[in-house]
Amino acid sequence: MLRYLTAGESHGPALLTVVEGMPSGVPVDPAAIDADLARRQSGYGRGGRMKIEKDQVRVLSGIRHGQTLGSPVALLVENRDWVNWTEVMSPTPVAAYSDVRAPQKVRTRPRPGHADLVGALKYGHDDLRNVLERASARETTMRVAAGALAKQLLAPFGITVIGHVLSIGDVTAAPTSDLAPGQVRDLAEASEVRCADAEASLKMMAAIDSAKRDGDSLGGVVEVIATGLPPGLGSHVHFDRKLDGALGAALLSIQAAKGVEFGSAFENAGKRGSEVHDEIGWSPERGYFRHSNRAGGLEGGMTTGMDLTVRVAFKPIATLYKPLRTVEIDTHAEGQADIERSDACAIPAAAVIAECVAAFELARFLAEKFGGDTLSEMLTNCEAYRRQVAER
Ligand code: EPS
Repeated sequence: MLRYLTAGESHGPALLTVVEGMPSGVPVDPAAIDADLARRQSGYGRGGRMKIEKDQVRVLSGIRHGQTLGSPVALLVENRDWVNWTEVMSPTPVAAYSDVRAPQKVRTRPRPGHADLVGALKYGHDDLRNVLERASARETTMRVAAGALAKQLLAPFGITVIGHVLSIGDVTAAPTSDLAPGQVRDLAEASEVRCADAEASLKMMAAIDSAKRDGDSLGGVVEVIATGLPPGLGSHVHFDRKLDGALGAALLSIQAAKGVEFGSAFENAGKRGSEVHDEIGWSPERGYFRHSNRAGGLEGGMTTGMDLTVRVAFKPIATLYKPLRTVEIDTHAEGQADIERSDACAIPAAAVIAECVAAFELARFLAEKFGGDTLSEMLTNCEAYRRQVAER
């Protein structure tokens, strides 16, 4: 099974991932991983940290002479900011912290909307830093690295995955339904907020400026579009084999993600069945197809062969420069939440993260369906299956 783990604290020495289950013989260009890491770092609304970091992957194992070996692929990204945090994040005891409370160093005022409070209760911490360092969205660096690697497995199958921004705060982009996915990608990549609508992009930037001026933050909605998928990834036979379930779980596990929608699911819920379901067609050139795609390319937990579309709603970032009320965890005194350096809006980055997280799940299901120890074995299996489907 294709799977991965990540490790690393936001201000620790490095972040890492181990990707296990990659078939051998997949051509891998580490520069393409770096390109996605750079995309994740970019975007209007980012704070000071991104000026310090220049995320670049170091391949520690699993790739030789530009190809995967079939062994675990270990990837590492150094935190440049670490040099400023060696004492705060030291793995060994530090004198400044030997005073039990070390009040000037310890974070004790949890931010509403963040993992701070519940994490401290659950893991028995007196310093909220022990929670926030790992809860931080810095961790998404490695999800992007793992997803960027997965995209290099998807590429030989003609599968592409695109992430773009639909809304930031109350500014919503014009629908992209009349654009080809490639056009959406090109327009979004040319926008500072990764949005295909140039006019809305400017309004989004103004909304970010305004929130920032007010010491506030903004959330938004991103969309991922996957093209070139064969029908039948995932399965109807058991709940944990349904692709929409797996994609939903993976996408909802991204920091600040609060909602997932396949196709136009929420709009569909208010309509009649006759207005919702995608009618089936067949032609000698295309085989089976749908006349519309309101289901977002998934039926019965399986890809239909149409483009897969999934949207993810992100809440605004929990760190506010004009903080909300909270309770101090030592004294229960009412006060204002701690301020950690933060971004006013990370939705342009969230589009890249969602793209890569979705890509990994698709690669996982692709490897399951066309299972093989080598890329060529998987390709042979996929071609045979595509032929078999085309003949139906
Ligand atoms: C984050 C706080 C900020 C963000 C960070 C997520 O970090 P810092 O406290 O070092 O300024 O920049 O995002 C990243 C570091 C990143 O790479 O995306 C948080 O609290 O979640």
